[in-house]
Amino acid sequence: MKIWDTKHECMPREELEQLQLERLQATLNRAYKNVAFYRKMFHESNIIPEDMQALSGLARIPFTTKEDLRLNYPYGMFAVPLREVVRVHSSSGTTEKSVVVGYTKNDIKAWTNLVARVMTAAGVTRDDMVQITFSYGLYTGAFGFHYGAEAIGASVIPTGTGNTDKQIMIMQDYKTTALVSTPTYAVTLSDRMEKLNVNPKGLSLRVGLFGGEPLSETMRTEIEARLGITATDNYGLSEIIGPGVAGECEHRCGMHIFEDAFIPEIIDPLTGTPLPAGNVGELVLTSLTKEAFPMIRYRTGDLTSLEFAPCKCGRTMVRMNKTMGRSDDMLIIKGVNVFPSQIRTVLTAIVGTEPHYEIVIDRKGAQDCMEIHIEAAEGIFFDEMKMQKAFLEMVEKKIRSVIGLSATVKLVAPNTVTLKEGKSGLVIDRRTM
Ligand code: DLL
Repeated sequence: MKIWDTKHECMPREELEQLQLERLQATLNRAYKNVAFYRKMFHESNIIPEDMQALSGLARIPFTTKEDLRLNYPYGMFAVPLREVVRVHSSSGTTEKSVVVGYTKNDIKAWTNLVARVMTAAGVTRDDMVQITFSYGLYTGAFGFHYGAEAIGASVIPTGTGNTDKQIMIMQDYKTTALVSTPTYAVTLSDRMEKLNVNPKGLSLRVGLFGGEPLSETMRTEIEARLGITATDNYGLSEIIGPGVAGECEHRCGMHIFEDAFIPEIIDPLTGTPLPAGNVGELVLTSLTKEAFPMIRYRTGDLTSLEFAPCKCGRTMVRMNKTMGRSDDMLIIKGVNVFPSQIRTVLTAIVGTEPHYEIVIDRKGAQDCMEIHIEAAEGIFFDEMKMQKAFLEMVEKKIRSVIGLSATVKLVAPNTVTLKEGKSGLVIDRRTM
């Protein structure tokens, strides 16, 4: 299988580490000079960017967290003036103040090449018709793959999300060969094809690039069998760049992290101590080439482990195993990041005090669905059905406007919700049961 950037993707490790060090020094300098947050952090921990003479020195720098990004909303973490920013995106999942990320012209070029790498690794070539079913908007998924596919010279069909019947029609008529979607949407497409009596094997589809949410091996097997394609897993997050952080090659033994652009570390999520290779812990990433939005030791919240053994494909880049969950309480529902705290805030604002409630996530067919059960205690008890219906609709509307996803809200009898201790105690995720 072709490799997009052999020079970097197959670089001998010694050379790679030298390149990482040079790029790290440049990144630290840029961040120190241009971002007040990093300047303060470096001062407080007595770090002088010029002193960073070995990669091992990185462990002395404190972590950057999502909370830091929230506190610096919207542009506080930008390292260039806005006139040099040619694009902004934001993390998925909320219409509230979510993290804003920026890209310079060079950042877009670098990002495009990183996505071209994962797409090439998945087998996409200039002969492909690539149908992108991610949302075109603030989400990084669609634009990331769009630019990557164009760089390869493939033809992009930018369908965006939804309208499954039309997606299928386009797939048939335009002769789509590569599908870009969340794994759950690939299952939805297969279900719908079955209902419409469309034989996926009669289509031109041959590869699927999935990401934005976990792709379990069971799901991969199902998608490959039903759609008659080869499926690869692709990892990324907006704070770091979007898709293009890591992707599988044809051997599918973990996702290669592009280490010339990012330094990965695995830490114990409780103590923050770096863990030796092979251990499962939280993935921490440092960007090495980003101009507008450099990220230094960013805690991704994703639990995984790293595999340094050489890969048969020839890439020397480390591989990350499938994520095994999150170290915080973030949920991924239909590919959208949702924090239960957002729901708590909405309910508390409406009811006046925090009601007893639980969030139940399940899968109906391939679709994630969410229900919120609120105990009908004093203050949220209605004699009249009409008033109850209006209340539930109002809560549903408010939740949709805050998290960007629909949830069914139900009133349940008092004392039927079992409140548990812990951050995510209010969440029952039946998808994993
Ligand atoms: O989901 C970027 C992306 C889009 C990657 C499309 C790949 C394909 P965010 O909206 O910021 O960005 O969400 C990032 O989603 O921290 C993970 O928890 C989860 N995630 C993304 N890809 C995978 C994956 C995009 N392949 C958050 N496996 C991350 C498991 C994933 N989780």
